[in-house]
Parts: sequence; structure tokens; C-alpha cells
Amino acid sequence: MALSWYPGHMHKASKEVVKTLQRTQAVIEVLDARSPQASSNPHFAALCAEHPRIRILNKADLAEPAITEQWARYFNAQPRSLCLINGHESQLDAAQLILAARKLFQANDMPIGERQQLLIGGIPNVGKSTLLNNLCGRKLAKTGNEPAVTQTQQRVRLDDHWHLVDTPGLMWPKLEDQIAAYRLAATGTIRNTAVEAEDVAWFLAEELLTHYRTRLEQRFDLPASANDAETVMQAIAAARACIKAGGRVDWHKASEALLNEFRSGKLGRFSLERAPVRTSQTSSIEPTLENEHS
Ligand SMILES: Nc1nc2c(ncn2[C@@H]2O[C@H](COP(=O)(O)OP(=O)(O)OP(=O)(O)O)[C@@H](O)[C@H]2O)c(=O)[nH]1
Ligand SMILES: [Mg+2]
Repeated sequence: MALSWYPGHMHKASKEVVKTLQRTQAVIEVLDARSPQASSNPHFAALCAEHPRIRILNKADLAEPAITEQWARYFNAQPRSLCLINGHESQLDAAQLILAARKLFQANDMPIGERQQLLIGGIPNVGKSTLLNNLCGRKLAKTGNEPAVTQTQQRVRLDDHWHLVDTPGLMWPKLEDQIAAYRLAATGTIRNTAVEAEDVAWFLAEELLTHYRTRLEQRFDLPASANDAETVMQAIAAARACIKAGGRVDWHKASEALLNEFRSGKLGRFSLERAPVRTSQTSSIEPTLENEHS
């Protein structure tokens, strides 16, 4: 079944973004470092096409550092763009953000006036509100480990000259690239009620089997002969006691176990996408460092 999730509040929220952009000098687009391409919202990019952009590769503590660095180089080479990395291990502070914004303004011959406003946008659950709170050093915006926590914009003062606007996470009406859509579901962007946990876990099991097999073998005692998602899910079910009466596998429970361990980082750090070597290349996942080095 094709995956899509575009609740009504997002349509309204994107119209409000358009209004706020009229009073905004630059945009901070928050991306998921585990899947920077899948988490780039093409509609959001179109809305702010006139604005220079700071991309933040967020949740970098959950992605492979060397691959995140490659993505940062790729985005830094894009026009009118600058890229920063943020995560629980290395949090950006207000001074670093303001320095980056100043650099971006200067590189684009934009005057730096008395009052500047930066709009923080991106897909749901990527960490926009957490970023705002960390930059301000106070819990001003509500955060939560589920998508669509923020439903209205919130403007806050960073210092006398710089203001930030937190916005609701935005998806787009049609997810043309279904592989990207499943990556978004795996990383927790799409609300549980809009997607079957089993479908997402099956997809993730295949991705991990192809690119992070050693991790699965070590954590779930996956047999060396395993070559399909069903065997991976069976190994997870056995390792996490997801067995119903009569010895039947509880696929739902096993799926939840895989997704929870993946999303929380307990399974390790994962990069589901590699930066294109040239801008014209596609998003398809390439061999990971684990495989390259093994
Ligand atoms: N591991 C990790 N988790 C993070 C990071 N930043 C945020 N989170 C977690 O991600 C979840 C979502 O954070 P929010 O800040 O609410 O995300 P948001 O983008 O504002 O989400 P919406 O308002 O729903 O669009 C929370 O559980 C955060 O604790 C990070 O850098 N690393
Ligand atoms: Mg939020």
C-alpha cells in the first residue's frame, strides 16, 4: 500500500509559513542526518526558494559521522546554502548559529540589519523544537517523541538582533518516492496510525540486512545463512521473546522491537543514504562504511 501522510493542519501550516517568510531573512531547514535526502521536503524547499538556507543535519548522534560529514560537504556546495551538524553529542549554540547566519548573509550580499528573523522548518519529529530550546538555553517550545507535536508557529528571541520561529513539521501531499517514504517511516517521521509497523519493520529489516548485516548478527543472533527480511524478523522475535502461545511469532511485537531499537540508537548508528557524488545522482543507498571496511 502506498504510504502517505498529509493531515489537514499541515496544509494550513504551510500557508502560515508562506506568510512568515515575508518577514524572514533566512531559513533553517532541519534534516535527519540518517536520511538527509528523504527528509528534504520538496514543497518546503519550493516555499522558501527565495531565501538562503542553513541546513542542519540533526540527530547526528544516530548517524555514521563520516557519512554525515560527506552530506555536509555536499550541502555546503549547494548555492545559497550552508550546512551545520547537530546532535545530542555536539549541540550547536546560539553563537555558532549566528556566526553561520552572518556568513550566509555576507556570502549572499545581504545586509545585516538591526533585526533578523530565521524560520526553523522541516519534516515532523526531526528535532526542530528541541533545537530551538537548545539554542535559547530554555525549554520554550513543546517537544515530544512523536510527529506533529508542534501545531502552531512560535517566535522567540535569540538575542537583541536575532529571532527564531519554530514551525509545525511539514510533509507534502504525495510521497512520490516510496523508498524515501519508508525511510521516513523508519526514522519516526510518519504518525503510527498512518502506517503499519510490520510494513515499516519489514522494509527496515531488508535495508539493514543489505547494509548493516553484522549489526543484526551481533545483536539478534542472526544466522549467517539469513538472506531475507522474514528470517531477520524471526531472529528478532526469538531474541526479544516475541512469541505467542503455541509458539507462533508475534510479528507486531517483533516489528515494534526493531523500530524502537533502531530509532533510539540502541542498535547503533545508521546512515540510510549516502551523499550523491554529483548533484545529478539519485538518493539510492550505497555500501556503508561497515561493508566497505569488512
Ligand atoms: N537522538 C536525538 N534525538 C533528538 C535530537 N533532537 C531531538 N531529538 C528527539 O526527537 C524527538 C522530536 O523532537 P522535537 O523537537 O519535538 O521535533 P520537532 O521537529 O519539533 O517535531 P514536530 O513539532 O512534531 O514537527 C524528541 O524525542 C527529541 O528528544 C538529537 O539531536 N538526537
Ligand atoms: Mg516541534
